[in-house]
Amino acid sequence: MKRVITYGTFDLLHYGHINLLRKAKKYGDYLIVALSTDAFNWEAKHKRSYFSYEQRKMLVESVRYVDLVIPEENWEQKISDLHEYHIDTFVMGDDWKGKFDFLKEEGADVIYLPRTPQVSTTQIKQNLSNIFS
Ligand code: C2G
Repeated sequence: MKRVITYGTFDLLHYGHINLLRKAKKYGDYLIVALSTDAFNWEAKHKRSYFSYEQRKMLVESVRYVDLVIPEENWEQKISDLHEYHIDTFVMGDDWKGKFDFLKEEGADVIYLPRTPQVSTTQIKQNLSNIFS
């Protein structure tokens, strides 16, 4: 069984996220999503998600391509995650290109996929605030 992992906040889940998850699943049979916790989002990415971790977890677990959702609590856990979950392939959008190449030394394939253009959580929030302000 080929196992794939990806990481992210996945707030206001949109079709760009779904494209990423669909393409990531094509690299194996089992897809794990390490979902950024609210604390990690704020402490490490200075992001406050609209939906809480539990709400985002429920949404991501509902996606047909996703087999397991685990918490992403820090930057450092990726290496231990690869070994703990016997990961073959690590996948991220190409806005992270090059940032996680060190994972190749742990024996994983590292794949950066093109982001879906014209959609982002930030853009959604801005558009909504323009419409309703
Ligand atoms: N994504 C995409 N196309 C978009 C928007 C997002 O392919 N239009 C991808 C991102 O490249 C990422 C995933 O969807 O691979 C999740 O996006 P975010 O929730 O924005 O993830 P991010 O905040 O970048 O967190 O340790 C890694 C971080 O947790 C990644």
